[in-house]
Amino acid sequence: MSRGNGGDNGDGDHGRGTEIVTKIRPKTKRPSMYRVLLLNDDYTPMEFVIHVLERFFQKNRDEATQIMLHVHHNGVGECGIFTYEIAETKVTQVMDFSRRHQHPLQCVMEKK
Ligand code: TYC
Repeated sequence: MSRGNGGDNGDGDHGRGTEIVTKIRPKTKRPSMYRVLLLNDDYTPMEFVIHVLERFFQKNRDEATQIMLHVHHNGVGECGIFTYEIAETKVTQVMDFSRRHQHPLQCVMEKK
């Protein structure tokens, strides 16, 4: 028995050629994003914080200065938003770099 053009192939439209074609797209999940934050303290030099923002967060001098001053005045400020692994790497890099220079600067991440 033929199941060619015009035949009833069991798709529900009895060979009328009016079937609805539904595109199936594979489910892709967007990754959760994480904020990387700098915390204020009384001892880390402003210039060091600016350098950290330039070095690890690709900020220019003006952006870095603004963020540093925001943290200085508000206690906390955002350096960037990343996927989990990138955020974790940034936090580790900043903490290691700060400790190597004997500054108490704190860097943390939080889920958005
Ligand atoms: N409060 C520091 C000072 O007065 C500067 C500072 C800014 C420290 C931002 C940490 O994340 C920080 N030297």
